[in-house]
Amino acid sequence: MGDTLAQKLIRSHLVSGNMVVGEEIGLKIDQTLTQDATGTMAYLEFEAIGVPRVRTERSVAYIDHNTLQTGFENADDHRYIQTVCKKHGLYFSRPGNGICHQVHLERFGIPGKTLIGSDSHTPTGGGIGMLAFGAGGLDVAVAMGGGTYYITMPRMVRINLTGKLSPWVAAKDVILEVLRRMSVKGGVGKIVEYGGEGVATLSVPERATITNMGAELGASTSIFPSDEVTRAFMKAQGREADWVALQPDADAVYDEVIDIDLSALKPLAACPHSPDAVKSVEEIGAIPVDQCCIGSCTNSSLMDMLKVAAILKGKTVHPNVSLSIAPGSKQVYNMLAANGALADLIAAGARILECACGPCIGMGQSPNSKGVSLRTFNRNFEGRSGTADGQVYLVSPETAAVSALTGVFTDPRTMGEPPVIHMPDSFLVNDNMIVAPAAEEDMDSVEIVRGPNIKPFPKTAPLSDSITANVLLKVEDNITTDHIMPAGAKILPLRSNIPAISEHCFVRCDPEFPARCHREGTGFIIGGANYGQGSSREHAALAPLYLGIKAVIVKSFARIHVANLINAGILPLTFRNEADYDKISLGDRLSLPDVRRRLQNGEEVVLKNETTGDEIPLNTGFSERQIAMLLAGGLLDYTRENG
Ligand code: MIC
Ligand code: SF4
Repeated sequence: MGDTLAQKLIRSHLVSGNMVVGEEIGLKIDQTLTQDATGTMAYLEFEAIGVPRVRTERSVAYIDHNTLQTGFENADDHRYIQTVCKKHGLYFSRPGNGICHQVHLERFGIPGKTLIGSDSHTPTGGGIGMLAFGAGGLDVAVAMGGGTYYITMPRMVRINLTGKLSPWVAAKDVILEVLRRMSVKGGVGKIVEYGGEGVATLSVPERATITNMGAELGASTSIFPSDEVTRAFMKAQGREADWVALQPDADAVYDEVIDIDLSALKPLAACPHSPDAVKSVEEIGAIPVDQCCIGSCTNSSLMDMLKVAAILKGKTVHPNVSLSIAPGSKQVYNMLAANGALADLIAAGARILECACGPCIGMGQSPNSKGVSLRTFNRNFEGRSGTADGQVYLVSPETAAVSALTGVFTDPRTMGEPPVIHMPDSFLVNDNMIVAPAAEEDMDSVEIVRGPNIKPFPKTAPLSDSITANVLLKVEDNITTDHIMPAGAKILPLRSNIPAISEHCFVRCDPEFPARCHREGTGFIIGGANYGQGSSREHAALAPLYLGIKAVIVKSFARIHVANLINAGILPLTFRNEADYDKISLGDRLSLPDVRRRLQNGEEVVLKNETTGDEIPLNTGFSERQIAMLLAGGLLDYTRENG
């Protein structure tokens, strides 16, 4: 029995465990990336580990999220990260150079290599055949220090692509179709591998749109083979020497196969407020549109921008629509400027933003009240845009651009002939915004600059023998990390200051939560299914840690978040019987008697509801390593103890 492509890459990077579905495996990590909203914390953790120079083949720090700089905080973080990079052997992508995933694909990604990044959309690298995972900052810090990255061996899904996309139908519509079929929970515990004759019809940027938004399936990662199309992309980036051909074995066996006929797809949209609430644009109908935003790590490639420019050329954005456009990288921006397409965008009335995450993470461009906003992004969680009642739809650049002209939701197929855009033979390569680290002999003299907003990692403590505390929050299914630890222009500047950012923890669900935590000192959170979906932000674990949360007990967890909770030393437990969720209310007094010894001995953990008298059996299912981490008080303490 042969290997899938993902299995081949896992096999060639396996340092511990057996490749048996559901078992913990350890992988050697070749490359890492961070962005600035998670980066400061990741580098504080890296410093705490105490390795002088990164031990990966390549580690890159990007500045792309916190670029509004409404106060000193973000700029201080940028300086801190830049000096850490110089001292510890990392490449630093300066603010203005672009969004981490776009730039990494262009300039650093290598087919067949492993990559982890402190951002959930790191699987973008799967577009060129990388095995790329989103991870918490601590996991990235450990990997930078040469440590192993652990995941649960996933099941393998093959998405078999046939045919070719019809005019006006885009890669975004492919991943929206996958989301429609699989849902935001459908990818949990799985790697999604694309194959079939349709693959060759998709360019690398199109593939990257699909692997990027695979994060919204909850999948561990997504991957495309590396073929002649990949080679042409690498060559156009002046990096053909890094290309290798990668395919699954002909007799590879998949746990699940999904067939998608590209030629049968239509323009689609994810409706408010979930990436899997997918309908066809036709079906949604001509509702008035207030805003269109084009960009983000999902759809900001040169090809996307050139298509949009061709659609807008010689026309004017509808008077009722605000259209913002953020190219994904300086390379894209520069090429748009050089070939005149930027002038077409400006002439049509587009509001050009710097190449950064921008509106995708609520950094400006919040829509008007109840505003309908068409975005080429990957997430439309409630409130993420910065407007609590904003109605965000996720669409292709084509749909966004034509709707910006008509002022109503418009199926681009009604617009006649589509623009024909070809991939350039060579991209404009100018890495002048990427700063190399200091030479080994000079690193000692580099001084790290720390601003006053940069506060240390919160205090952890070894797991106590028993835990007794009250339920401080009870939430429903599909809680996202944007619920737990909101982002946006007001809160993101606090990412390096856990005490300050904790005051915003869960306030969208319950404004009293932080105050209740301060009052009580310790407590439990109770949640439903798919708790913690979305971002990789470890702040969604570090703020609850700071607020005294000892255990989170839910129906099921999202992959990265559960790892972040363990890393922070918070017990993530699940109900053995989901119906027991109903046996607990806000304010109930709960206890986990003898929990330390029980975990240590692999015994069943039982939750006692002291208020009602119910005894509730819980699943643990931790690996030995995870138990050791939880006993120690989290990954930092565990790493210090175990070297
Ligand atoms: C996001 O899209 O939610 C982010 C902001 O890129 C996050 C990381 C973060 O919260 O800093 C992600 O996707 O991991
Ligand atoms: Fe940035 Fe948005 Fe991509 Fe997150 S999803 S990395 S905020 S562009």
